[in-house]
Order: sequence, then C-alpha cells, then structure tokens
Amino acid sequence: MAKQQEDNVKRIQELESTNLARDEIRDEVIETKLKIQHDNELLAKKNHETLKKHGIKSFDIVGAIGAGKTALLERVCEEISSRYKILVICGDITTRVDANRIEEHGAETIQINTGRECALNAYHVYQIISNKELKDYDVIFIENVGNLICPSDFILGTDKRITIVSVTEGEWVIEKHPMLFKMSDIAVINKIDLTGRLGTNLEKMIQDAKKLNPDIQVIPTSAKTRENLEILIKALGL
Ligand SMILES: Nc1nc2c(ncn2[C@@H]2O[C@H](COP(=O)(O)OP(=O)(O)OP(=O)(O)O)[C@@H](O)[C@H]2O)c(=O)[nH]1
Ligand SMILES: [Mg+2]
Repeated sequence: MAKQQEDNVKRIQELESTNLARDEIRDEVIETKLKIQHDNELLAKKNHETLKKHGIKSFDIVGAIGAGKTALLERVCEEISSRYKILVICGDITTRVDANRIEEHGAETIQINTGRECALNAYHVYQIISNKELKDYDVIFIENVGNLICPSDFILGTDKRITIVSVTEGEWVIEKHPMLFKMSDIAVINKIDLTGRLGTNLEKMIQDAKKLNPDIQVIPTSAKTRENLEILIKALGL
C-alpha cells in the first residue's frame, strides 16, 4: 500500500476508534484493527499467487448498493462467455438473487452470504478457491456486498479492483467516498442513460475520480443501453 494511502487508513481508523472506544482501550482497538488488516493482506497475497499460478484473471467489483454491479456483470458475461470459462463469486448479506441472475448469462456462480458483515474479506475468497478445481476457470469476478465504505478495509487478492457508482447517487458520491477510488484501477459510473433526466453532473464525477487517483481509468457506462460496454471489457483485458 502506498505511504499516503497507509496514512489515510490509519487516520480514519484513529478517528473511528476515537468515536467508538474509551480512552483506556483506544490503542488496543487501533492495534487490533491494524492486525486484522495486516492478516487480511497476507491472505490476499496468497490468493493472488494461487490465482496467478492457475493463469486466472481476477477482478473485484465493489460499489454502491444498486449501482448496477450485477447488471454490468450480466452484460459482460454475455459478451465474453463464449471465449472464457467464468466463475462469479457474489457477496450479499442474504439471498442468492445476484448469483441466480448472473447464472443466466453463461457463468458459474457461488453466492456468499455474509450475514451482518458489510464486506467480503480475503478469507471468504481463500475458502472458495481452496475448494475449487481452478484449472476449470479462466476468469473470476467477485461482486462484493454493495457498500462504498467497508470494502476499503479488505483487499481480496485480485488483479484489479473496479469501483462502480451510478449517476443516480448524485454527483457528490465519489468525492464523499475517497478511499475506494484511491485503491481502485477502474472507476465505472453507470446508468448514464439517466444522466439527462436526473441532471447529474457526470463531468464532475469523472474529474473527482481522477483527482483522487490520477492513475484510475474512468468509464461511464449504461448496463441498460450497453453504452461503453466494449470499453469496459477492453479495460479488463478480456
Ligand atoms: N436505467 C438503468 N438502470 C440500471 C442500469 N444498471 C442497473 N440498473 C438497474 O438498477 C437496479 C439495481 O441494479 P443491480 O445490478 O441489482 O445493482 P447492484 O449494484 O448489483 O445492487 P446490489 O448488489 O444490491 O448492491 C436494477 O433495477 C437494474 O435494472 C443502467 O445502466 N441503467
Ligand atoms: Mg448485485
């Protein structure tokens, strides 16, 4: 993790701990959080090594609730399933709605129900890839629980992280959730078919993502009209 990002994470954890913990146990709370994060990073590294060893391309899809993560995965799977054997791991607190939807589009799916947890962690992925015949897959997508905050604490060990928001969340959504954009390779701004009707300032959203992370590739899309779907697939190298 880059130095500045590490400092940001530490600062946020300190602030959280100030709110949550009594003075006398605050240091312990911070220590515990850092340890959990460190252990998660070790496991994520192991996941990535395992996936690489099997020549699997892997992507972690995070983003706002209802931004269109599943809808975009449905479209992407439709386009590429004749060329790649795809496994999609879907994280949700309950139900297998997303897995059922994606299964209709040429991919095998596994649903993880996290219960009260607001994000997948590297151990969830470790458990799945340890129990799968990885030679059967070319591409693995992981759709995280819809949330723009918690997944920033847990990397999973994929090649690329893609953060998805949509114009329906308003033009401030990227500015207000900097962490995920700082640590992502691609930012997708979905539902651009609705931009005119909502009056959302799409250009501001694009510029905000670039300001937060000059290296990020920003792709405005519509899962409904398929606008820029090809650009997204190319950005994934598929
Ligand atoms: N107009 C429009 N609607 C969309 C688009 N993408 C998704 N939707 C709709 O938005 C709603 C939510 O889409 P999902 O794909 O379930 O979103 P999600 O991010 O997977 O949601 P969670 O997994 O619950 O966080 C559905 O009703 C979709 O049909 C889009 O590009 N344009
Ligand atoms: Mg979904």
